[in-house]
Amino acid sequence: MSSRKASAGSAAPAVLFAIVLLILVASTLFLHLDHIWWFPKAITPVGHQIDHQMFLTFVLTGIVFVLAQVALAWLVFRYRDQGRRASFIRGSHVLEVMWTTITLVIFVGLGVMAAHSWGEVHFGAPGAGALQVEVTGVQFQWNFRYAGPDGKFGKIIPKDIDASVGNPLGLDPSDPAAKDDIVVPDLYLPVNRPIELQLRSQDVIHSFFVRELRVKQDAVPGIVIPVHFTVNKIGDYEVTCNQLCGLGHYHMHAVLHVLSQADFEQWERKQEAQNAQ
Ligand SMILES: [Cu+2]
Repeated sequence: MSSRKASAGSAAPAVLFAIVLLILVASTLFLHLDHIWWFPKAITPVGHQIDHQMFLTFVLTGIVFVLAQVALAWLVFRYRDQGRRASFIRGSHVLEVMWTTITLVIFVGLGVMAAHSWGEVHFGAPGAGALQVEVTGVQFQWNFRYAGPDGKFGKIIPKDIDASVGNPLGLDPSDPAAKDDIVVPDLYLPVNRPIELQLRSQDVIHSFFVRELRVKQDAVPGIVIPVHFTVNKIGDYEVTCNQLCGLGHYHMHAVLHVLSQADFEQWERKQEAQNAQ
């Protein structure tokens, strides 16, 4: 009696596994389609391109994911323990070459399609009339510098860096070009104007990240890294540091204020007046 039972095999583990797998697939699909914990809306044209690329990647990998998991659930059920001895197969070289090639083509294809958007932010020339802002990371805050009315960034002398006397960037007091430079702890940008940020760091590697810009770029000591974009939506957004840069990393953040051209000019004038005092 007991040997007959054993030879009939047991379907329970296979059925249970297949059901759990299908539940996992369904909940993953739900989370992605319903946009729970989704990223905030992009505020730059490049950001929309990046979102489109992301969407394409999700659709392609999503189809493969669902097909593969449903096939796995079906095969686990189909070839469940039926009391027979398993037989060994060697697999298929043709199939392996085929799916490796398809995967390769999809991944390289997606990479090639994305290269343009990524290159525009990192390697493209800044648009005509671009506003240049220097962004400096230091444990544990961001400083933003504007060239002021003369349009020229003043000289920086590392030994003059002293936040306690109001010179966190070490502006050279003897350089006339440095006198009108505006240094602030928050980032103010005009809407619809090309922007060039020049990222720097005074100590360790930090990372400039604004989710809505879809820009994340390391700031590395010793080099200046430019990024370009144009913002097309007025509002306040959070600037964070995205590299674990020390004990105070968690509170290293600032606010990006995107203003209308008129409001931005008014803000600039206010800063210039304060500098002149
Ligand atoms: Cu940091």
